[in-house]
Amino acid sequence: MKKSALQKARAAYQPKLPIVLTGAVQVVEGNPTDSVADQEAIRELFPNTYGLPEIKFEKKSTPSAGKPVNVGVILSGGQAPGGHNVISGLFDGIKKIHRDSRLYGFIMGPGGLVDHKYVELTSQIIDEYRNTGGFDIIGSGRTKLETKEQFDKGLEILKELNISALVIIGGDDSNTNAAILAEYYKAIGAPVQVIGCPKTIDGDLKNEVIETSFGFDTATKVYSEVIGNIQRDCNSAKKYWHFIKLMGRSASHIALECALQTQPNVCIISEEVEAKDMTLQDVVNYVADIVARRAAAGNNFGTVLIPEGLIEFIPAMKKLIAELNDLLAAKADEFAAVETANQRQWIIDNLSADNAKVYESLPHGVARQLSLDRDPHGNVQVSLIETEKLLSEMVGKRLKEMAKEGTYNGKFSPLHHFFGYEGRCADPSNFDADYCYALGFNAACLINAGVTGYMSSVRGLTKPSVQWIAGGIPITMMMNMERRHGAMKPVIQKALVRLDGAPFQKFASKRESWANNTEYVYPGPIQYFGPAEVCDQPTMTLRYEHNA
Ligand code: FBP
Repeated sequence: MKKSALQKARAAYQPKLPIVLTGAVQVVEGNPTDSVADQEAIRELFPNTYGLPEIKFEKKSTPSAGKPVNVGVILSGGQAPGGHNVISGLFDGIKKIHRDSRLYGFIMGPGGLVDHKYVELTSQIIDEYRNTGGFDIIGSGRTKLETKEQFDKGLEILKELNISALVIIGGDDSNTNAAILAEYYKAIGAPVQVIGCPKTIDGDLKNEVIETSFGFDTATKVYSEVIGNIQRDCNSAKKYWHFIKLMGRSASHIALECALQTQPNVCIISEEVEAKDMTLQDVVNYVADIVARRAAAGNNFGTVLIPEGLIEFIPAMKKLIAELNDLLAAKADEFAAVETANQRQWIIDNLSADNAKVYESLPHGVARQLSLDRDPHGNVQVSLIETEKLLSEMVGKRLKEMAKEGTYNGKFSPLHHFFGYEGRCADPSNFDADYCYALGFNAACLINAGVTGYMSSVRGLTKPSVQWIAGGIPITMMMNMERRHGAMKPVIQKALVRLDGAPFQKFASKRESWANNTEYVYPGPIQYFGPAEVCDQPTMTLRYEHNA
C-alpha cells in the first residue's frame, strides 16, 4: 500500500495509554447496577446479565501469568475515526496477556460472524492500520444480530476457532445486540464472553458512565474545519447563504459541537424544536427573520447549520413517522405489492386522518423518503432526506412574502452542503487515537477479567490521557424499553442534546450575537504534531459537560 508522508509519520505515533493499564491490573467491583428505566422488564429479559456491578481497574503489583486467548472482533454500523486503533489496542492487550493469543476479525460487520467470513489479524496486518481512519481493515456492516439462528450460527465458527471472547465495536443498536448475545451465550452455557465498545460519530452513545463515543471528536473537527473554510469564503464574497446539513442521525450533538467551534449565524437544534413544539414553518420563520435582520444591516450572507435528524423531531412529523413505522412493519408485504406510482396514495389511505394530512402536505421527495426502507434497526434513513434544500426553499418562499409585506429587502442566494461521509473515515485526532487504543486495550483487560455483557469504559477524558480511568459497565445498565418495528424492545437509551446541559446553554447564550454579527471562528485542520493546546484538546461538548 502506497503511503503519504503524513501517513508514514502518523504510523509511528504511539497512543498514550492510561497509566493504570500500563502494568498488571486488578478488578475493583462497584455496587450492583440497575437499568436506567423499565427495570422489571429489562431484568426479566436479561436474567443472567442484569444487575452486574460496574468494574474499575486498579494497578496490581504482582502480575499473574496469563493464558493464551482467542478473540473475535466485529466492526458494526457506520464508520467512525479510530476503529483501527480499537483493534490495535485489543491486539496489543491480548498479546500482553499471552504472546500466543490470537485475534480474528469478522468480515463486513456482524454478517461475517453469521456467514463464517473472517481473517486472522496478525501483527503485520495490524501495523499497516495503526492510527489510520476507516474500517477497511475488516470492513463494517449493518446486519442486525438478533435471532437465535444467527447466534447459533455464530457460535459454530467461534467454537471452530476456539474463540472465547467476542468484541463488538458499535453504536447503541449494536451494543444492544452485544448485550442480547452475551445473555444468550450465558443462558445456554456457551463459553464466549461478549464485550462492547462505544463507537459512533453521532455522539449519542453516552451517559453517566460513558463520557463519549469514539469518532465524535475527529468527525466534528473535520466538519468544523470545512464549515470554517466556508464561513471565510462567505465573509469574503458576502453574497451567499450556506445551508449546511450535518450528519448525526437523530441527536443534534454534531451540529451543536460544530456551532460551538465555528460560531455560525444560525444553528438549529432538533431537541429544542421538539421541546418548543415548533412546526416546520416555525423553523423556517426563525431562519427567515435572521436572514431579514442581517439583510437590513447590509449583510446578505450567512451560514445555517442543520442537524440531519431535524425532520424527525418536528412533533407533527414525529407522530407521522411513528405511525408510518408501525404501518410499514405491519403491512410490509401489502405495501411492497403496490405499484410505486400508487404508493403515496396507499399510505395516505392507510394513515390516520391527522397524519395523512401532514404526509400530504410534504414535498413529494421528502414524503417518499419517509416511506422507503428502514435500516436494519428500523430507523428512517434520515441522511437521505435533503433537509438543507427543503429549508432553504421554504425560507426563500417566506422571504418573498416578507418582501411583499415590506419587512424584507435583500438578496437571498442559497448554496447547499451536506457533511457526513467526509468526516467518518478521517485519520483519528490524537484524542480519538488515544481513546480508541485505550478502549481496545481495556477490552482485553475485561476479557482477562472473565466478564461478559460489559462495555469497555474509559473515563476522565478531559484530563491528559495518562490519567484516564479504565473499567467496564454492564450494558444492561444503559437500557430501557422502546418501540421498534411496531413492538417494545430493550435498547440502550439514546443520549439526545440536553437543553439544560452546559453545551446547549453556552450556545443559547451566544446565538443572538452570532446571528446579528459576523463572529465566525475558523478552527483549521486537525493537527497531529505540535503543542498540546493545538493538538490534544477534546471537544467543547466534553469540556463544557465536565466543566473543564
Ligand atoms: P452509526 O450509528 O452506525 O454510528 O451511524 C453513523 C451514521 O454516520 C449516521 O450519522 C448516519 O445517519 C448513518 O450512519 C448513515 O448511514 P450509512 O452509513 O448506512 O449511509
